[in-house]
Amino acid sequence: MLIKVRRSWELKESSVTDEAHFRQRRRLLQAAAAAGVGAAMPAIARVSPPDEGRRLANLRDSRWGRDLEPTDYEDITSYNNFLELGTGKRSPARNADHLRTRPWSIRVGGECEKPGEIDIEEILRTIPQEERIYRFRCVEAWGMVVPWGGFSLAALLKRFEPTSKARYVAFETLYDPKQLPGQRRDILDWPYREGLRMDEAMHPLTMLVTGVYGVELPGQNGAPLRLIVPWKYGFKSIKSIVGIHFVDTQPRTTWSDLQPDEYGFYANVNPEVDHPRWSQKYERHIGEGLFARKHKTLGFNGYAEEVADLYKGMDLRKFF
Ligand SMILES: Nc1nc2c(c(=O)[nH]1)N[C@H]1C(S)=C(S)[C@@H](COP(=O)(O)O)O[C@H]1N2
Ligand SMILES: [Mo]
Repeated sequence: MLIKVRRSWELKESSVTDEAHFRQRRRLLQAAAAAGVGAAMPAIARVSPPDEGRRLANLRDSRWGRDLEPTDYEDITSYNNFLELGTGKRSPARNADHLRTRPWSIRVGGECEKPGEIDIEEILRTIPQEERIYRFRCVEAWGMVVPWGGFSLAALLKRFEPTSKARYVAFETLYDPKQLPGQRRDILDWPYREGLRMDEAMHPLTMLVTGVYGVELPGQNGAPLRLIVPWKYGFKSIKSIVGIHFVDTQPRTTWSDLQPDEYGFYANVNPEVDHPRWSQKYERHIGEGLFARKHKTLGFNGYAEEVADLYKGMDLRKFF
């Protein structure tokens, strides 16, 4: 396959002008909120999730990230990367109503005893949305703290009884250019694909997300179901999943197919290994403004204690 993508800098994660515009709009929103326009809001977010959002049932707090201050709902849901819904940071929010998230089912197959298809409603009914997790989620060039709602990926995977041949899990996003207009352009080899090693997939911190701030996930954030792997860079967290396959060899993944020297399969957050075109030692946090001091990037995004053992004996410069 030839690389169909435009020059990589055109697809770069963060664009300063884009963020400047974004910030300006957000200041306007905050001014409106301060002036009493819009609903008053309890606790947590300065800009609240919309009331009409369907609330997730059975949420409870997890111990993760309780000390972190979450990014505003408005920022989390209007500054996105979802190429199927456009290449600009604000296009996904604008285009999200093309995506219909019901009915929705996920095919699970490959190296397992009980392959099958499961409907999103059945998932929501039978797997408790028991974790409301504040996580420091860092992407390639900026960071957010997002109170994701969802459940451990392991809880879903176990139902399909993976066999001993299942060494990796491969994920696939919906392919439907009608609903995902970005797929009409050949910028990627659609559908978007990602993968994890089996032990990463079964780790309790690896989650499938159905909500944010306690309400149903909006389309731009990958509704109705997306992956979050808190110790990895953002591109691993594939959105709007329709396929999960257990496989015995390392699966192909979108970004490492496209730019293998820039994006690895593992993509563990690592301040010691720079991206070829930018340092990973520091990161900006969305919501703090362009001129705010950057933050030191933490190894494994701050979760080294929980996950470093998974990579014992591996050269993380080689397996980046
Ligand atoms: N299907 C799909 N999943 C995707 C992407 C994408 O373009 N398509 N972008 C990835 C990248 S690069 C990032 S940084 C995160 C962004 O998630 P957010 O918009 O919820 O912050 O989604 C990831 N998942
Ligand atoms: Mo990203």
